[in-house]
Order: sequence, then C-alpha cells, then structure tokens
Amino acid sequence: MAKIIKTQVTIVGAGPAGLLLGQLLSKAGIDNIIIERQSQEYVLARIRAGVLEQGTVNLLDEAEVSQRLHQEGLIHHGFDIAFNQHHLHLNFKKLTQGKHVTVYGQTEVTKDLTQARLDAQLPIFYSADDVQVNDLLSPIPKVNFVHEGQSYQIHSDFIAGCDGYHGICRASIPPSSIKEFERIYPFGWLGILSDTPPVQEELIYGNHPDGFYLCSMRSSKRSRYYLQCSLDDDVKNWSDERFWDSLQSRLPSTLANGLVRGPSIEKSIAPLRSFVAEPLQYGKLFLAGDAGHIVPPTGAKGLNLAASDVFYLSTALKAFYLDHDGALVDNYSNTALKRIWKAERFSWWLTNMLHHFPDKSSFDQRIQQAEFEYLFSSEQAQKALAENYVGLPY
Ligand code: RFL
Ligand code: PHB
Repeated sequence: MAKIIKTQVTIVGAGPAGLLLGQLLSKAGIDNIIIERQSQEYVLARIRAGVLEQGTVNLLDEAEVSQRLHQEGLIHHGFDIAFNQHHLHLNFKKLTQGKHVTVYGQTEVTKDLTQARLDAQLPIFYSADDVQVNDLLSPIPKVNFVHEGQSYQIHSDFIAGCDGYHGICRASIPPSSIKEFERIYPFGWLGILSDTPPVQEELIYGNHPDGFYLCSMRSSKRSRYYLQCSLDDDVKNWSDERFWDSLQSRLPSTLANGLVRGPSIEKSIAPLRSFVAEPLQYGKLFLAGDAGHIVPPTGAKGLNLAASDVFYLSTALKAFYLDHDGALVDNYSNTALKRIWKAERFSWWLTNMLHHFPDKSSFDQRIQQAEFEYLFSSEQAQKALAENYVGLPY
C-alpha cells in the first residue's frame, strides 16, 4: 500500500531549479516536498556551470543562501574574446553601465541550497525510484515513487517539473500537447578542472582553427578549461598532457606562456544542444530549468535561465496562495518563454561565432570572420553582446 502524503507543491528534481524553488516557496510559507532520483552525494558532486547573472544572485539573496557566494564568489567586470591571434577585452562596466557577473560554481550553489533545506528540516526524498507523475489534468495531481522499499503517493495542488532534460515530467505530457524545437551541434566540449591558477583573472572565449576553447575558473587557485572536441571522442583519448598542449596551442601567444599546467581533478565531455518545449505547462504540471529547455553552454545561460524560470514560477505560486490570484500561474509558460527564447538566440549566436563547424563552407567561414571584424570594430555590437551576457532583465 502506498503511503499518502499531502502538500501544496511537489517538486521533482533537486538540481538548482528544484532546490531554489523549494527555498523561495518555503520562505513564503508555501509547503513543498522535493523528490530526487539520485543520492545527495551524487547531486553534490556534479561539476557544471560557473557564471551567475546578477538576477540569479538576487534570487539566491532572497532565498537567504548567498552568504558564502558573497565571500567566495569572484566579481567579473568583463571577459576576453579571441579570434586566432586577435583578442578583444569586453568591459561590462563600460558597455552595460556598471553591470557585472559573479563566478561561483553551480556545485557550490547546489551545496548552499541543499544545506539550507537540510538545516530547516524541510522534506526531501533522495534516491527515489520509479518516480511517476499522474492525474495532471485533475485538481489533485499525484506523484508516485518508491523510497527505501516503501511506495509513496503525494497529493498536491501543483507539480513543478525541475527534473532536467532527461527527467520524466516533460516526457509525461502527451505528445499532442507539447511542441519541441531542437538544434544539435556537431561537436562537444571537453572540460577539465585543475588546482592551478587561471591563465588570467577574467574568462577567455576563443575561436581557433583547431576549434573553440574557454578559460574559466572556480577561484584564484582552481581553473576550469574547455576545448571543442568531436562528438564521438572519449575522455580516455585525452591525457592531461594532450589537453594542456592543445589548449596552449589554441591560446593567443601573448597568453599561452602564462598557462600553468597541473593534474586534472575532473575530466568530462558534454554534447551541445539547443532545445525548447512549448508550452511549459500541462494542467497542474509546470516545467522549469533544463526540463523545459537547453542551451549550449557558450553563453553561460543554462543555470541562469533555470533561476529566471524559478523567479516567474515562484512569483506566480505566491500570487496564487497569498493573493488568491491565479492569472500569473495561467500565464507562467508565456512569460518564461519570452526570456528563454532570447537566451536561446544569444547562446546559438555565440556558439556559431566561436566554434569550428566541420561542414562549414568557405562562405560560412567568411561570415564568421566578418562577425568578428564587426564585433571588434563596433561598440554597438560589443554592447549587444555584453547586455546579453550579463543577463537580460526579468
Ligand atoms: P539539473 O541540474 O539537471 O537538475 C535536475 C535534477 O533532477 C533529477 N532528476 C529526477 N528526479 C526525480 N525523478 C526523476 N525521474 C528525475 N530525473 C532527473 C536529476 O538527478 C537532477 O538532480 O537541472 P536544473 O535544476 O534545471 O538546472 C539546470 C543547470 O544544471 C544547467 O542548465 C547548467 O548546468 C548549464 N550550464 C551552465 N549554465 C549557466 O548558467 N552558466 C554556465 O556557466 C554553465 N556552464 C552548463 C555549463 C552545463 C554544462 N554541461 C555539463 C552540460 C557548463 C557545462 C559543461
Ligand atoms: C564554467 O566556468 O564552467 C563556464 C563558464 C562560462 C561558460 C560555460 C562554463 O560559458
């Protein structure tokens, strides 16, 4: 027999979207339960994003989980963009009237949110098996799962599908009620983490004839680097030495000599994809974060979009429960999608500009070169890039 539990909002997924939503709802007195398929250790070990927009930081402030972020996060007022041997410094301060981004790992954001939930003793089921969402069109949708051998059924007013791209929430919407838009890129990113000082204080995004590279970091002592690789590549093909040699050969010569090598402490390959599902709601189920959309990581938008979805969804649920106004809930998908598509456009554009496309024609190559020449020579073009990178308004 399944144990029945009642709450107001059931959240599927304990990634940044689910945890942040849970925290903001709890702060507003709205009961919620989180169900996560993986163990807590697994969730906390994932290495992903690194760049936070100010809107994301503001939400983490509101959720009261930002103390460590303000102590340890690095404020960045710009980055470098390189094309072969040429590089341009984009100064956000000048181009966006004083805005900046914060470099603080998604792993740390997830740790801070998890700790806050555990400290407040709010309900969260890790290692949940056979998670299913049912009765989505009824007034009381259900979430079924098995935890430590016991079957559970949660009855709530709403289900928030925060279970990422491979989750079950989007997959539970009948195909006739959802439309999917997708672009798959013909390459991946090979990333390494190493306890070495970053090659410079700010990020470098570069396009080299051998492919894209990105120099990022987690602190003044820990670097995060990425190289474009082929989709069928394997981390086993990449010794640390091969990685450092390839990165060094792609960097402009003025920076290459400053690269500090060291053993990698993580190495992984991620495919690149653009994806949007419309609408982001079906009956009482609402999708937020990677469950509803994916961007290639080039624009650093994935986690930030998850945060803006959570902003719209938590605001709508607060209006529903606290002001008895359901209009924002009904409009959640339309509102969130407007910002999502702009971030999709930006991430797609930056990906096209910075990567080597294996099937690129000579015409495409000249267009890519013209993109750089325009960007390097036009302050208006630099302003557009910087405005999108620091984050469009909510
Ligand atoms: P997540 O983080 O995937 O979390 C979803 C959670 O749901 C769980 N789950 C389930 N739980 C219960 N039942 C089921 N059936 C379930 N199925 C799945 C999963 O175990 C997981 O815990 O999605 P969320 O919360 O929407 O967060 C999205 C972000 O993680 C993602 O967009 C970013 O990491 C993307 N991203 C970046 N975003 C940025 O904003 N800035 C960056 O600098 C940035 N860099 C990156 C990135 C993603 C990368 N990879 C690995 C694709 C760099 C890389 C390399
Ligand atoms: C990262 O530090 O992991 C990172 C930074 C910027 C991106 C993507 C990833 O665009």
